[in-house]
Amino acid sequence: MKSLWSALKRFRSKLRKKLGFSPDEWEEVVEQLLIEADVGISLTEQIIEELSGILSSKPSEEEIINALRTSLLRIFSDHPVTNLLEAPFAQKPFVLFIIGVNGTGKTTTIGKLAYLYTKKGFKVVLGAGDTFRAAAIEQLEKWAKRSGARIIKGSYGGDPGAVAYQAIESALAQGDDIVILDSAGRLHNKRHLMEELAKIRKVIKKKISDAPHETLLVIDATTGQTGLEQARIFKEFAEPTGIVLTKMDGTAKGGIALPIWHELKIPIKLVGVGEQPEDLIPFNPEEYVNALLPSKDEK
Ligand SMILES: Nc1nc2c(ncn2[C@@H]2O[C@H](COP(=O)(O)OP(=O)(O)OP(=O)(O)O)[C@@H](O)[C@H]2O)c(=O)[nH]1
Ligand SMILES: [Mg+2]
Repeated sequence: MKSLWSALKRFRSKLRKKLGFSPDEWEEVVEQLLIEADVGISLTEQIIEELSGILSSKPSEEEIINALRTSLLRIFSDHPVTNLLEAPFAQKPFVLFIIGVNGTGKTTTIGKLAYLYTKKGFKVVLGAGDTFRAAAIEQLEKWAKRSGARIIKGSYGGDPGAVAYQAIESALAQGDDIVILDSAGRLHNKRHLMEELAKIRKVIKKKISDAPHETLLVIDATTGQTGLEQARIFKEFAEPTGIVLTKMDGTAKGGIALPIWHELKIPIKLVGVGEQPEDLIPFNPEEYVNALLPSKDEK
């Protein structure tokens, strides 16, 4: 898979270069690397605290890396790992609502999902709920054509809740398996825009009371620590059930996955690794931690 975890691998190669340090220097090395990787100060301190026992016992490099691996994996252990791309959907239609700050990759992620689900034989309908940005409807339309999914459009400047409602109504009438609802990008610090999300969710529930079955918050991994702040506020208004971490193929350090999961208890479900339809992969904690840390045979 193209440039998978490339950014994380840079972290790993940096860590590898540090091998040979004395145990006394390790605490600082690990701390600095975790902060550089966007893990954030508070979680980094917690991880260092957990490692302090082993670090004071003059460990081998292998012991240090194993302890770090255990500590990082523990963070991800409180949620079962689900592969949204393979999931057998209990509900029909299964409704996904895609939200996030401007330009994070919402529409592209929807396009990829539409492509991947259609390829698996699911009948997919998209709701063009970004009625705010000029050209947003056309952008989604291109993805619909590319994937063979149907699309329900409103008018530019129209009510996004109405589009969501119509998309679900259409899916029920046509027997579609999956509904994916786009939304306009919004800054997390604009209260009225955040409240609009809560309203759209209410409208969705009028049609199917337990929908949206997934509310995915899309976070651009290249924006570092602000991702945590975005997740905190979106959680308050829209109850995201998972995160899509996009642009992990670029310069992103990817460490933001850890504090979002740990502090906000929102699991990372999907990772964007490019702009092509296949560039969306399920998040796997072990793969992620392995990409971060060098293994014994790599030394
Ligand atoms: N390299 C890379 N680029 C991505 C990825 N996901 C999205 N993009 C790009 O990011 C840009 C913004 O993507 P959109 O899907 O339009 O983002 P959006 O969140 O819908 O934006 P708004 O609707 O304006 O809020 C586009 O140029 C995408 O091609 C990814 O995983 N990797
Ligand atoms: Mg968009």
